[in-house]
Amino acid sequence: MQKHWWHKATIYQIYPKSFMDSNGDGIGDLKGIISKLDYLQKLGITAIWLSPVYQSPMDDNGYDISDYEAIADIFGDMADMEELLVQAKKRGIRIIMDLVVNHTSDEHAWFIEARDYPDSPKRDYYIWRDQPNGLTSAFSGSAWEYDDLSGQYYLHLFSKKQPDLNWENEELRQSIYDMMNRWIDKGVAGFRMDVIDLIGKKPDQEITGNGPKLHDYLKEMHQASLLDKDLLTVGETWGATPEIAKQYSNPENQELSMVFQFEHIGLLFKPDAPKWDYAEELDVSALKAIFTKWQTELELGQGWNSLFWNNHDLPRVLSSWGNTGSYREKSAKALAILLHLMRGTPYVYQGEEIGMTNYPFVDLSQVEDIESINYAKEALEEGQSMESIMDSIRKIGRDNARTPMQWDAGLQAGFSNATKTWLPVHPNHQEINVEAALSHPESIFYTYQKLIALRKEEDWLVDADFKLLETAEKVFAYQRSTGDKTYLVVVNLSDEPQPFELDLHWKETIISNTEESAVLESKQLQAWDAFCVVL
Ligand code: TEU
Ligand code: CA
Repeated sequence: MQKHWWHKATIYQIYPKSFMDSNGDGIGDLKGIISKLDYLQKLGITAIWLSPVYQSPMDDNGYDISDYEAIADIFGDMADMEELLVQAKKRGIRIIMDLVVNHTSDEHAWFIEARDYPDSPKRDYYIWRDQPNGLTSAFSGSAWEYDDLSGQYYLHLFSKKQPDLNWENEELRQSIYDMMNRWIDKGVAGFRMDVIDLIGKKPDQEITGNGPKLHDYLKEMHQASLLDKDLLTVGETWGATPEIAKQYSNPENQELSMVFQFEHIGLLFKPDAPKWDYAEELDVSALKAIFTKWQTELELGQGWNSLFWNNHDLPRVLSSWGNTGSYREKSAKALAILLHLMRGTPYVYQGEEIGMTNYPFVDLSQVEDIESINYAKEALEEGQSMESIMDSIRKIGRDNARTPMQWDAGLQAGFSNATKTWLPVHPNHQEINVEAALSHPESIFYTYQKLIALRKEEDWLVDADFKLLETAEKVFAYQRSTGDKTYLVVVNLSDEPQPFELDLHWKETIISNTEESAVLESKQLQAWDAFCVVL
């Protein structure tokens, strides 16, 4: 299998609105990111996945793009973007851009022309119908918005300010590839591709994900923009299975490097229930089965996994599946050790490395995300109580991931010197912040730093196989073998002691958040014990 730089990389996701504010307007920006590159270099990450910074009315915080080749004023300008590329490169850090090409903003020039001049060739860049069908938006309501001028409806699988692009239009596709090539010429190292599994949609058949021409388009994109450029491309594909992930990431198919699949994330929700009907606790048996499937069916050379707990759309994993009380640090390390020693490219979301948590939103006035606001409106109309709506938003809402990065214990957590930030800073920034993390050698930060260094140095993390071990339900133990070496990873995903009967002896410890020799003697794992040893 040909090795690429991203096989041994760890990628750090930045949500620009919330990372660092350099000009005191309470909103993160590019100069703020540049000021924190030394911190990211110390963490050891190889690349930054930068959520959108393009021109946008910010209806969906930049995932509604009105100009793919201009920078939103709140983030700075193109000179700042080019400076970020230069300063990051000086520190050995690559920049991965967020490519949002399933839809544009309704303020994009293409859509304005398409809507205002129905006879324009740009009309076919979007999806217009005389009558809506049953398709619904991920942000509540119908996926069709009526347009007075033409008397037609246009499709929007997200907000009505995010009209879907018609990928059947060849001229549109070529415009996308040309734009990608100009960003590549600027020196970006790849793309995260927003809901890319939707670009093959067949709206009249109400097919959205995994449409018939999806892989044809990706192969065409690869030839037009990605061929032999050693870029990292990761598709956001909510509906992927291991078989479909092979189609995307088998190098012979010349499509993408890897995809984000969300089967493990699905355990946040009750089975077959709407997103807001969250599961009370983690089904560890299901988690083990899901990771085992993905680790074994996407075997080396046939495709490549991404590995993540968090992103800007998800509640903080520590609040969902860890412990935010007395075992906050230990459980955060346990979750990191469990994930980062599997096969795949790990992604660390801003603040995960210091154990940031969900925010205690009091009422809707504190909530900013369009997905949550639309959900609340629809749920209220359907008679749901505000208390149960706020309970769901506190557990599952995307704003949980978007509160400002916590740099220190000072005002606004060192994120901004504004009196009011665009989302409130978490009050627990007094204890949970980068400055405190860097000053404590046993902090979560240094566990992430060590895991990231291991990935860079150790070939076994790429080459070794994966085998799940039979253990107590709340214990997730797997071993990875390559050549004559076998590595054992053991994690207790609970607040209680768990039996550990495996009769094993080990030569050395790779990483640990506990006194692992005691485990052998007592045949018991203490709460949130996690370690990797060489057998
Ligand atoms: O997310 C796609 C997506 O499906 C998620 O919004 C998902 O529906 C929900 O958030 C899961 O809880 C991508 C971006 O990551 C997201 O931020 C954008 O809002 C969305 O596409 C539209 O661009
Ligand atoms: Ca700012």
